[in-house]
Amino acid sequence: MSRLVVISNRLPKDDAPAGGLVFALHELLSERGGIWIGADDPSDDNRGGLKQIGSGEYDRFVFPLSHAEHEKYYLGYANSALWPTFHSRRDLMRHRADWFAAYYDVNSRIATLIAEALESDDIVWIHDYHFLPLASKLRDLKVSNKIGFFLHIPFPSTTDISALPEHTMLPEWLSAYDLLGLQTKRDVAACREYLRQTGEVELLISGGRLQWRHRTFAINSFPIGVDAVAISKAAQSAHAEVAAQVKTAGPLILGVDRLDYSKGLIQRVEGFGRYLDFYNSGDLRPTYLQIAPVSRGDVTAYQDIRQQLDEMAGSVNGSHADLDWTPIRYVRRNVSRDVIAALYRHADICLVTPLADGMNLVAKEFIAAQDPEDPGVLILSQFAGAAEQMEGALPVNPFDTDGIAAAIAKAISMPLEERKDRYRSQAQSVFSEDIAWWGQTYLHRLMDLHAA
Ligand code: ADQ
Repeated sequence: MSRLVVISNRLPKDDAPAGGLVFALHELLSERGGIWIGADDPSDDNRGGLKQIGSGEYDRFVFPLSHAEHEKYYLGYANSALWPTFHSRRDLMRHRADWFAAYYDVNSRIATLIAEALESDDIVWIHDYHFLPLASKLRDLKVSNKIGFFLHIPFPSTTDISALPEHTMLPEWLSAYDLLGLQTKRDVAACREYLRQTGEVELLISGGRLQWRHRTFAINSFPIGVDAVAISKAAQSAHAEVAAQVKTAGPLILGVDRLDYSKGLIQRVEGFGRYLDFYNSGDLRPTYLQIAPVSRGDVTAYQDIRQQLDEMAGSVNGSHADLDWTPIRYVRRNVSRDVIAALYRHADICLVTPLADGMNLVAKEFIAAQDPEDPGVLILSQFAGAAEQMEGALPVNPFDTDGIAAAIAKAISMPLEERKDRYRSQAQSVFSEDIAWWGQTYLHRLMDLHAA
């Protein structure tokens, strides 16, 4: 079997990987073996080669990153230009030529390091928006290995992506991969439409592949999954202890997100406030527990969302709290995965209301953790990639705060039989299209493609 070489910005520095992408890849590499290359913690300079930081089921290496590169490539271009643009937030996009230069230089530099480490039949799998140009830089170095890419975030509309001054380079960057993996069919349609509109990419009749100059490449959707069986087990074993800790006077409504403006937290809190205003009679005292650890706290837009959330939650609590009841509990620290799994199982409702989201693993983790005989209700944004697979969820438009309020009211009073029916249809896809299925499906497709 060919060796798998995975590249992503983050990789686990210890044995407890956190976050969607990192956890998913850890599971895959633990099973299959291979190499994982990611960024080192920023330091004073970027000299030196790949450094091994761990071995075991798979080997881990880091490439050096200077403080200046971290600021311009990571916080700047990747997270202040690409992230908002790809999440339909052109209004928050900030662009600076020196950020792009650093992004491009980091990709060029690490291409050289990776090319030196590659063996001829290695399969390379590159992850996410930090490395869009990486394959084209590897091709410049005459690397002819199979190279795949997976974009974990949504592919934007042609209008949004056109706001990026460098978007004209995308046909070259994307066609350097053999397989472009996206989360949903909607992303595939958006990507194909964008490439068609550039006038530079041709759709080939055979197998729906595309061609840019001499290169052919494929675009397909591979909805990422979760380790549903492990989550279910963790939820069952930690449930009693967590249930004793989280005492509530009424139904428990749960939210679990990185603190990010794409997750729709402000509208969600407002929607819960509207529910309390219009539907809650007073004798039912629901608790909305939101776990939202700070992420990318050095980026201004993330500081703003934190302040807005504090204000909105304070305002809802101020209007409705009583001496013995605080409707919104807001936890900002990281919580262990086992405790989160148990919280999912304990909750009556999970609110997943992103304004834009590649997939959203929380939605799938919540379903995996439920008791099939007494399942909770998932309220799911139509803009989460997960909505394409999870038809049994209660759908909401996250911009419609009255719609969120109505969905909460419906979920709270939903009869057991309807909860079970909805759970069954969602569990079917969550347990069968899990994380192992995702990795295998992607890699099979990549290996099936003839090298260009
Ligand atoms: P994220 O934007 O990070 O992922 P998501 O898919 O919801 O979003 O994954 C978050 C993960 O972090 C979940 O596994 C969750 O359990 C965990 N988590 C959240 N809060 C936590 C906390 N306080 N403590 C510990 N763990 C916590 C990106 C894309 C998504 C895509 C994933 C995977 O933005 O759209 O689904 O990658 O492709």
